[in-house]
Amino acid sequence: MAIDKTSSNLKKEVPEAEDFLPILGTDFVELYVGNAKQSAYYYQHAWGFQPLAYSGLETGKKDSVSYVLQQGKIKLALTSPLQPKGEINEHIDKHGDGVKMIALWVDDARKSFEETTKRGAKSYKEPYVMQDEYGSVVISGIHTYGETIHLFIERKNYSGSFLPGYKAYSPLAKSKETGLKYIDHMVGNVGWNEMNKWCEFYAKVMGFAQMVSFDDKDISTEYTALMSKVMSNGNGRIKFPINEPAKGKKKSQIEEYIDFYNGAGVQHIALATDNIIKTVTQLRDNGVEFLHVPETYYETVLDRVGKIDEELEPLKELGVLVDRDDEGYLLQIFTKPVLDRPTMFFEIIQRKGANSFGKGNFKALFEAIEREQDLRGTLN
Ligand code: TYF
Ligand code: FE
Repeated sequence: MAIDKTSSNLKKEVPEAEDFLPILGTDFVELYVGNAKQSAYYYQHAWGFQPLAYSGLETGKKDSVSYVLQQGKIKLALTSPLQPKGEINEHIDKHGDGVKMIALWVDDARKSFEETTKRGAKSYKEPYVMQDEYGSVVISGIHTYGETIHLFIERKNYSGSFLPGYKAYSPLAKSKETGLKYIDHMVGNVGWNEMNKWCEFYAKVMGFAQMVSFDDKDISTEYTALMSKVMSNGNGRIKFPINEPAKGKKKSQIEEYIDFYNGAGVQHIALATDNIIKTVTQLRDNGVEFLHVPETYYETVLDRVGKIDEELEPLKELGVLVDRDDEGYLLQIFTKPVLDRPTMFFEIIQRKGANSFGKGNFKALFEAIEREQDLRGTLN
């Protein structure tokens, strides 16, 4: 049985008093998209997100529109410009649809800004207060890789559904949840030889620690390679793997991403479920497309991971991957890119004790990604 030894140092928590950037969790993720109304429809009806809030012309916002959706603890904001020019248009022109804001929920957005900028973070937004009849929220923000932003959201004194300036959003058609609970991790792709720089940024500027490191020997197939390090915050609630391309016979999936996204950005968002078979069955019925793994994977998987609670047949039917480490096992599956550009995709993950990332599946996964690259003609 292959056991991933890299996972044994995962549980070290930084005592709260020493953590200069205590983070309560992911607050929301905001994508800049070409047509927020239609993206919102997709995330509601394919993914089972529920409407939470809206801002746009009807709320007095003249230059952009945002739909905010929720499922479990996951909040997803979809924002489009209503006018030409400006930051949102430029972002979409350069990157296509993609993640702009990874908003982190904190107790003190002023202190978060101060502690990170004094350690070298580039300011995106100085702390400011937003208010409405439900109270006030303090927001600040710093730049991270590419044009991606970390917002710090302090909502101690707020009882509204999302943020001041938003109203309830009630579309006509109801959608059915798919069992997604929280964001497990969010992965950044960065350029050649930039992984260490960005891991140092998370260590020095945000007080994160390295959980795991995979070099190109761990994660190469016959044709392609990449390197990856996982950074995690003090209480372990935030996990940010950072990937960079590595040289192989053919083009790394990370290089393909960088080419189409025109730079560094969020590659995948891993969403947790506590019943992956049910969740993936529903997502598939709703039209979400997953990567295909060959049947041969299932001939040897149980020799590798040992006994699991699930029956093998439905996992095989759906293409769910399994891996084990010294703490338990995990089940995971990856979608095809959810955009026309081969950029962002999702992972669905169910953890049964394991805190690792599925190293035992990397080869099968990356071969599946290569088959997709080949179909797109982007493998060379
Ligand atoms: O987040 C992870 O580390 C796993 C595996 O391009 C992974 O989901 C790593 C790199 C990648 C795709 C998946
Ligand atoms: Fe992942």
